[in-house]
Amino acid sequence: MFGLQRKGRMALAAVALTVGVTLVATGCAGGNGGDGGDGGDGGDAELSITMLPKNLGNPYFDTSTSGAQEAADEFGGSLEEVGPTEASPTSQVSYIQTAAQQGVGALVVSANDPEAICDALDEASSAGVKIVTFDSDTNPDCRDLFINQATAEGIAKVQVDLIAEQIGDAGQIAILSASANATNQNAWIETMKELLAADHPDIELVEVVYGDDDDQTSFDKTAALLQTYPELKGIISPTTVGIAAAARYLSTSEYKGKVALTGLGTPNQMREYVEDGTVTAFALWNPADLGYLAAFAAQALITGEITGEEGDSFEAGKLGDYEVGPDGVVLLGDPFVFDAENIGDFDF
Ligand code: RAM
Repeated sequence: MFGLQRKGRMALAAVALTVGVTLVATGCAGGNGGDGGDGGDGGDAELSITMLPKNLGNPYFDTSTSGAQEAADEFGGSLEEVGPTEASPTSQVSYIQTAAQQGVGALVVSANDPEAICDALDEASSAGVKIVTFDSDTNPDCRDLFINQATAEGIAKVQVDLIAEQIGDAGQIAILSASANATNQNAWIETMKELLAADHPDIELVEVVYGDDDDQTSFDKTAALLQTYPELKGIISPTTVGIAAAARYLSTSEYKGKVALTGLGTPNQMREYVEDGTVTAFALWNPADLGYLAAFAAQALITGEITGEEGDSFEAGKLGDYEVGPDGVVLLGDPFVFDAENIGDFDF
């Protein structure tokens, strides 16, 4: 059902394999670096990349950064991760300014807001820094490339399909999102609303609430939703932080097994809730591959191999060749569904 877009790369076996390789390679910094390796510490000064996630302390971004580090080790670059503790619209600005002052080769950013960091990115770009967004985009004119994990349509559809299946296609649902301005979640939510209206007339979306990609806030918002809507049948949380916090709340509550929960989660954070019956199935992609691809794209921009034009193509190590699509977007692949049958095959 979730068609294989790039030569079957996100097929279960391929994902399991990639994850296994990634974890081994992360442990020993560039485990498959068989290129004669001048990729030692520091690497080529020009190939310096700063990773700027929405916030620090989120296992999803820890995994994407480990994938980017693996890539940098392979092409002989250096990588530093910096970021705010809060995923708020302007919290990334000072980190962008610092990276520009340091004269790094590229910034790889997951944006908390489509517009709020654009001035800072423009300044960095004028200073010669290549700008790659990944995971959550800015407005397209604020960056050279966006590395998209999957299409908004694909990500929205998998979550709507899962909740519909889990609640018998009828009843009240709510969405527990990340921060209110997050470009990625907002795009997915818009598309989910369209799909619900078009194909699921008996499902009523009663409210969208925001946990700010903060564990405690997401936990509290889950409790509040369940109190406010006693008839609630299900929750979609399109954020790894939100779904894990909601699952933790549900797992010890009277709603466990009665109110469905799905969305986007990491297998390691969700495993215990799938095993204890709180959650049936959820989706995601491989964040390590996303970071790996973003780092290779940054390298191709820094070296001038590509400029970010539609039709440009570049090689991304073990993932193969990628092409830049319309609006400077590079697509990783398709989302993947995790459930009790397969969750044991993954470790991220
Ligand atoms: C959280 C972040 C991230 C999103 C995932 C699914 O980790 O909000 O941006 O892509 O969830």
